[in-house]
Amino acid sequence: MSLRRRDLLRRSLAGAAGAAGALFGRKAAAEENAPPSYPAGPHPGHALPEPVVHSPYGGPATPPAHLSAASLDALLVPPPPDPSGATRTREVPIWVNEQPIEVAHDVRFHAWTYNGSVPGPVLRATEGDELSVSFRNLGMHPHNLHFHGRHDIEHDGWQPIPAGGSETYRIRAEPFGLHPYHCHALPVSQHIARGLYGAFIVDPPGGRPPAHEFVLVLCGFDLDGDGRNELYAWNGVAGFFTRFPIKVPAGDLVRLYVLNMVSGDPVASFHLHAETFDVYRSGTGLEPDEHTDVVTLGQAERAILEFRLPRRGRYMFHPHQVHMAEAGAMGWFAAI
Ligand SMILES: [Cu+2]
Repeated sequence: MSLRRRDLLRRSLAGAAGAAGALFGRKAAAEENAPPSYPAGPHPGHALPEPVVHSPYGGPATPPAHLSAASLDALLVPPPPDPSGATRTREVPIWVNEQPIEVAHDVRFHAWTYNGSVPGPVLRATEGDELSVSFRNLGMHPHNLHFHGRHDIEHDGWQPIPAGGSETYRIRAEPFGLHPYHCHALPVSQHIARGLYGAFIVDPPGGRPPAHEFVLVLCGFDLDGDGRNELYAWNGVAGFFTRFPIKVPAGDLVRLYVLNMVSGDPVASFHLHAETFDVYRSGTGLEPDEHTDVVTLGQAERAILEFRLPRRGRYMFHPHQVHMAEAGAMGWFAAI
């Protein structure tokens, strides 16, 4: 059907070009200044591939059928902030496991996980808290746990912890913002691409205004080991937020913690349809850095975004690197 449509389009374009050529030709003959002529069909060396027809929701990647709307809540909805704002010591158990996970319907990925999921658990603290991270490597390869942000270099987490080994990292939560954590064992590209990363929210001492909060970590999955991602996903499951839109009350403040942990693509982005948002780059300030509808993030870059959806309905979101959107990273907010 599409081929027939393209042929028809080509013929009609050729006809239009012919008609235009005839019109311009008379003028050109008079002025000896003929406009360039264009071939009637696509150049053989520049033929466009047949378009892939997607579902109305924009992607061939669908989530595993057994998942329900709440299946990713542990990764989507962050732990609540500490209302007291007082600093304290937090015990954080983290382990590495090497295991297959389902990243889309009928698609298994041989992942390396923190605490059994990709991305790993959402960690949250108040600026100044002390994290006592008890790390266990239950995998078959050396791994470790490296935090972004500011901390004691003795606990930077780049030293490999052998299979079966353990370590306690003492991390002071600062500065406030949104920081990634990830494995730093060599080769780092492989350890991150396999899924060893997550989001760490550090609240400012006075907190942030109340809002409906969500964490969106962009993941890429190289399924065939060719160094290129075949699948992309917010919070680890391709097509999840296409199937299950994120519900927010219309008019309420929404706060997104967005982190790009895709390996293999130099940049990604978050784009919201039909509304604009405040951007707090890395979340390390209390005044927005810009107001826009697309924020571009290099590898491990992140931002806190705030917006309100004014009227009920569906608002699409996706990376503006549309190959990512078309391969699993499309999603919706449903303002209710
Ligand atoms: Cu690792």
